[in-house]
Amino acid sequence: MATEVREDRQAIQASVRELAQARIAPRAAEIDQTAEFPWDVVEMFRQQDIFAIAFAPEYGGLSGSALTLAMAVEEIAKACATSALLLAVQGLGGYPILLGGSEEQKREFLPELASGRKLAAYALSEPDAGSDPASMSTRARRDADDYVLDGVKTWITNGSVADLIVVFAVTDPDQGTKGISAFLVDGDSEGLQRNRIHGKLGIRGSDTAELVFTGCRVPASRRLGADGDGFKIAMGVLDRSRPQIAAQALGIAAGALDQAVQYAQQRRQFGRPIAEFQGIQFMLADMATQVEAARCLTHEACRAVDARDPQMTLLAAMAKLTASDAAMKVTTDAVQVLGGSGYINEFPVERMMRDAKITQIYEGTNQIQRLVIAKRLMA
Ligand code: COS
Repeated sequence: MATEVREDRQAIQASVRELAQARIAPRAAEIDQTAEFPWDVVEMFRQQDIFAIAFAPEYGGLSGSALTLAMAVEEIAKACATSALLLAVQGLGGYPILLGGSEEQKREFLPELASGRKLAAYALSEPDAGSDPASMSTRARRDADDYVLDGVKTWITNGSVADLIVVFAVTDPDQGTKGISAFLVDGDSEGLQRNRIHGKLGIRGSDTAELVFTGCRVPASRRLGADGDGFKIAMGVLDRSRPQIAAQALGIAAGALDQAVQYAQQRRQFGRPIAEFQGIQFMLADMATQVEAARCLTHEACRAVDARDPQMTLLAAMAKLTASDAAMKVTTDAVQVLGGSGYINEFPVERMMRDAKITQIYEGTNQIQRLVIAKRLMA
């Protein structure tokens, strides 16, 4: 049985790798340069059942294993970090439904996400509540069979293109984190204005938006879990989604390492390939070691998620911290190995370096990851 699972996983990884190298890698530079949301990649993911990897077969998916998903995210991120985020965020949007949704909600919404018919988003951050989501001010007031949402969410990946947005809002301001609830909001709801944010350093094709709720009505049947369950759902989701951001970071790093190894073997100076110089060899060796260390920790965090091991909070934070720092270091060193060529957009490493930066910031800055780790140490 275990062998079968491993083979399925490797088969999924191999087919995603082939698709990413053949069809996504050639698009990556253009996606970055135009900063246009890659609808063609979304369509390809729908047709090739890529979104389904994030979901279990009982909800229309292909896997649902965090480890399998991470392997797929890594393969796509090697080619294009923006495209990898499409898959990771579909998982991010699905987790709150899995964790807090009723069986009826799971059956209604998860197959839509697994097929990619609907794109998902996860709306937690606000202009004044980023690292500290407990201080959010978006309100959801009960009105008969509806809740009425007012407030602003920001930095929402897929925010202006998503069909289904998980929104966290305060239902009882006197209850602190126990007064926050989660809602499934349609992207085209009346009273929801979506403003795409422009001018990002990296992941430029990815959609990042501000969401403004003004008297936006959501049926009470769209609440996930009980009133007040929202904060626990939000934190539980981050435990599961951070390893996927680690996988994205890992893919960016691995992609940059491949480029550096290839270039060092071709580029000749002082009468031989620069790969023959120990100065370059040591850099490549360090880069490869950082990539493999990040992979080990990322897979370990995914195994904890798959086993519902309570250690997942700690391992997810460690994986995100380690893999994103590795991505920043490895991509910066890849630019160095390529020298002047690394600094221009004729080669992909400068894009990879810009894309790497966000992995140290989103889904909790690396300072927040250290806080999560330290808190677990003291517990
Ligand atoms: N799983 C389940 N519940 C959790 C949890 C987890 N991983 N982490 C915390 N909780 C619960 C706690 O158990 C506590 O519940 P009780 O009061 O019943 O004990 C409640 O949530 C509040 O916990 P805590 O006091 O630790 O919350 P803080 O407000 O101090 O926040 C951090 C803790 C900083 C870790 C949290 O706010 C965080 O992760 N911030 C970063 C947010 C983020 O990643 N933003 C990016 C947006 S998504 S792109």
